[in-house]
Amino acid sequence: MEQESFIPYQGVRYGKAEMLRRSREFRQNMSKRRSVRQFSDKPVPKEVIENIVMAAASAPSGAHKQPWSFCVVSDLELKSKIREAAEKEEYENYHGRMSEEWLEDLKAFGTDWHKPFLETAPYLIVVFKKPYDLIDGERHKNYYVNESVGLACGFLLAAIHYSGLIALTHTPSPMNFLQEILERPKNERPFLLIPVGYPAMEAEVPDLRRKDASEVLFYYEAKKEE
Ligand code: IYR
Repeated sequence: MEQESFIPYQGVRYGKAEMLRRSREFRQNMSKRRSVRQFSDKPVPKEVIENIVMAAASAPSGAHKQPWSFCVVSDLELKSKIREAAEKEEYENYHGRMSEEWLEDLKAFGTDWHKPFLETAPYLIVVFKKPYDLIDGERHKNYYVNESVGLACGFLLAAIHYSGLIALTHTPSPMNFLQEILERPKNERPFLLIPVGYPAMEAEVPDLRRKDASEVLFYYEAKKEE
């Protein structure tokens, strides 16, 4: 087995005050992120998309296998095909495939089977996971694939928000049609469909409340000496 070589860790180090300031600023900035469903058709520079995708691709992954592909779709014909296929599935979901409880839970978001944003948004980023790599026709299994690709998508959403754009984490279901429309290799499975762009002028979001620290954060600390 070949041994990877090690190099010095080159991370930046901050003093305590600067660390506190940065962590507060990041928390405050991230708290403003929202899933938005109304997109403007205003074009976004391709380099911005490249930067956010490559930020996503810096995520950690099981055994550093980087088991992901990011397909960036701006071609209107392809976007229309994706919209048509997604709406067909979503129509079925909203008319019988989703439980009453599920439909009730979604009421606050005002969603239905219509997905105009799949054509309006200048870019659709379709994230694929690779359960295995194909090397010279041989299958090599990847590890913690859902965790890895989920992390990459988290990085992606953070990068989109940090750049001042909006995104929607969209999960048409089932979404095998993405593999066919985008002609992806057989070792890839669609993971998330993420439209990216500017918000429409009239964009509105539901008035949601995020859980506060007392609900999500649990400390287990060493007892302090009296
Ligand atoms: N995939 C459907 C339904 C949907 C499900 C959940 I959970 C959401 O948070 C939002 C929507 C759709 O995209 O409409």
